[in-house]
Amino acid sequence: MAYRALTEQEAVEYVKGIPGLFSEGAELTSREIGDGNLNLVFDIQEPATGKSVIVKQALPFARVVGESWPLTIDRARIESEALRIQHKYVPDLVPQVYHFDGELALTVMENVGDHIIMRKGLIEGKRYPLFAKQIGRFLAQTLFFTSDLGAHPYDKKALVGTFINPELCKITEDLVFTDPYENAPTNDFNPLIRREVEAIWNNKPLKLEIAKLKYDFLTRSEALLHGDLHTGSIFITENSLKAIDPEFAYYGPIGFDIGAVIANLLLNYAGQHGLQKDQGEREAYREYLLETVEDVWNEFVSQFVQLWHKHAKERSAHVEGLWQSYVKRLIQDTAGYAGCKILRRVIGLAGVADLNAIEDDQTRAEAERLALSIGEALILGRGGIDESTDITDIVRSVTER
Ligand code: SR1
Ligand code: MG
Repeated sequence: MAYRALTEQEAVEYVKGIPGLFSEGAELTSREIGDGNLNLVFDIQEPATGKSVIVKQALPFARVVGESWPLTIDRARIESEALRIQHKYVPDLVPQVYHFDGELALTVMENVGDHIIMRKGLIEGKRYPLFAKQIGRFLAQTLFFTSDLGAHPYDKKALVGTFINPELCKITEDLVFTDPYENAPTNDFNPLIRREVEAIWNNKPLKLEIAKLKYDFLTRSEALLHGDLHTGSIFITENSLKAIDPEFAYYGPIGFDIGAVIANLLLNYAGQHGLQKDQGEREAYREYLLETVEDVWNEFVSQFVQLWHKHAKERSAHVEGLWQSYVKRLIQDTAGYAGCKILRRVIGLAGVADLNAIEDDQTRAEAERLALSIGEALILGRGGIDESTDITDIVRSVTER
């Protein structure tokens, strides 16, 4: 079938045509629930059995802007292939893909609608005691086994080719690493923080560090990244986590994915200034977020290093001292990328509800200033970071200023 954007009813007809998914004559309902920046998402339910699937279809443009921003539908292929690979390593943490259609740019997958978007949960002040363990395992497994450490060299190079994702990478190159640091038309920030934003535009040492991080994003094909692992790409309950939406997947620097997770915890941390009115509760929740930042890194690194010792195929990996220097570089990359991802959400296109939900402009500006200071301090201070508490110490000292 030639490409066209499906309606709710057409999505029902489509899944009925997939053998083995629903029984013949099944009565199905369909609701378009996409609220992200890019795609159509249909929630298909069979009320009689409680069975359900998600149909996700890429639109030929960026939904957040409209038809004036054309965007490749090949991202649907990238997403479904990335989901399949990630599902192989962490089946409990990634939705299962049932069917992919390249012409319609459409993936039919497990419905994780019994989970909520983690960003929403954090805004509501919920705590997720298993999160760090779960996301640490997701990161360690998916990044290790797709890297030169865990994959056969031929397989790794073939995967680099499969995941050439130029248009989606260009979005990240522009929106994370370029536009926020100059007076670009895509920027979208609170006018009350213009002075601080202009200071960033004029901060040469900061812009040099961001340029270095961007250069590594462009050139360091280290592992298959999720590519957009913010808290809106994580569906969660108290017991379960599902990482979704890897349409930005490509071979890039490992610290970019870990940094994305940490950045989004810290964006919520900054947003607490306006989200939680009671000061005691706010401070307690911020402590919880900082502990989570430390736990995410600690879980990731302990699992990654275990995999390294047990499964590293690359012979140079066993040269004495290599894993320690690799891990040190990774945490410094992580802090730097976290910083960029914080700054882009405050200054650039596609902000986050953790800050945008603060109604009062003045209060929101105070939270945004804190986020900017944290992002900047992480980027400039990353050379001195050795362990996770170095990251949280930076956040604490910036908060106390
Ligand atoms: C035009 S897409 C804007 C942003 O949404 C996605 O989630 C990515 O973070 C991208 O940068
Ligand atoms: Mg997304």
